[in-house]
Amino acid sequence: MDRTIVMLVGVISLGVTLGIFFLDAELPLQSFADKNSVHNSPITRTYTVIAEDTTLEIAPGTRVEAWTYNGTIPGPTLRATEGDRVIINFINNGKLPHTMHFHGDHNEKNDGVFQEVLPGESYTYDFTAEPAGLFMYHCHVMPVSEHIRNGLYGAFIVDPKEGLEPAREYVLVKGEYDLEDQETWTPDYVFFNGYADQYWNNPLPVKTGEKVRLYYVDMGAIAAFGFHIHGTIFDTIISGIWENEPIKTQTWEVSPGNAAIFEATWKEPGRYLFHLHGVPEEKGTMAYFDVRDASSDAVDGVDVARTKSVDMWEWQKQIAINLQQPDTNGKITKTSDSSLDDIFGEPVNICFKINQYALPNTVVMDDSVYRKAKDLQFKFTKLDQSLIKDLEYTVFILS
Ligand SMILES: [Cu+2]
Repeated sequence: MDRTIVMLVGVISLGVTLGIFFLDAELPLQSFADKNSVHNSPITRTYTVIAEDTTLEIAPGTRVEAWTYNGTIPGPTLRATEGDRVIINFINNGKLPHTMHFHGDHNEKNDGVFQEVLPGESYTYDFTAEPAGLFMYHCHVMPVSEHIRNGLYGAFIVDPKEGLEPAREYVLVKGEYDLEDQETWTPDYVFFNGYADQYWNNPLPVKTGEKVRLYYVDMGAIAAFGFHIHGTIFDTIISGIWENEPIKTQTWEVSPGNAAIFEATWKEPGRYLFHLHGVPEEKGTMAYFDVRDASSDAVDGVDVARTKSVDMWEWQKQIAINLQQPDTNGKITKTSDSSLDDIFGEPVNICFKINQYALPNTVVMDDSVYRKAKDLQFKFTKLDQSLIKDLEYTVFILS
């Protein structure tokens, strides 16, 4: 068996994230979802997005390692109007290479795949927002499902030039998280906007008779599930592309990497559920709309969407931040790394290096090397230490 010569280069403490910050993490952030994003002539929208490692709560009492855009899962909702020039200054303050890959029309330079942005480096994406619809952005560094599940994703809304009918607008980005293995088919959590069942305790307010527009993005990695809304047959704009004619639906299936815009209205007040139909109901996607009559002095565009839209993203974002409690030094509940402890029966310090690349918590320059290393890591987590012998890598353990 060929053995790659391995050199010991450093030591990490298990379960501890060594975030390397090359730039000031206090760079000013901006408000992303303008209240009135629709306008007549194209403008330039400039955003700053910073990849940063932190810890977040994703369910009561469950704090996890998170790789984020601007500190939360999901990242900021980016919004532009069809034809706008979008400039995104992307700064990678994380410990691994990351990118921003957008869905929608653009050239390769702005596709966020081959131009990996190394820790401490930055990259500028510059493209025209088109076509009109709901898109997503996410990191595309391999293994992609791990970079996504760890939190590097968000919604990207492109409004049609001609504007939209007034509605109360919510953004729901479906994500997943597994405490042991971020590439599993059966993640521990499936949730909207980075926190399990958050809209069960904080139901989405709606007024009777007003149109609700849901921008729904699936950033998961499991099979497609149906998005179901109670008490109404709703319109679905397939794949979130405004050029598509809406269809009437009771439930609509959306796969990872796809999106849909749902428009619903309720005549009577009540609590009307929405959730993924199937097993994810029990994994964190149970939620409901709290539909009430508008008060007689309700302000149009603020309390009720009659002739003006009401953008609820900032309200949703605040709920998520309050629940997630971002904390770069937070103690995580468990990660795949920490299960190494199980193998050795006690906490150990471990460092392994494959060719010239050390893992984990070290800059990895080459995808194939990283994948091999991940493979090694998984074999660890499968609790079969004998497998280590069959690999072409050597591991140094320091206790
Ligand atoms: Cu990444």
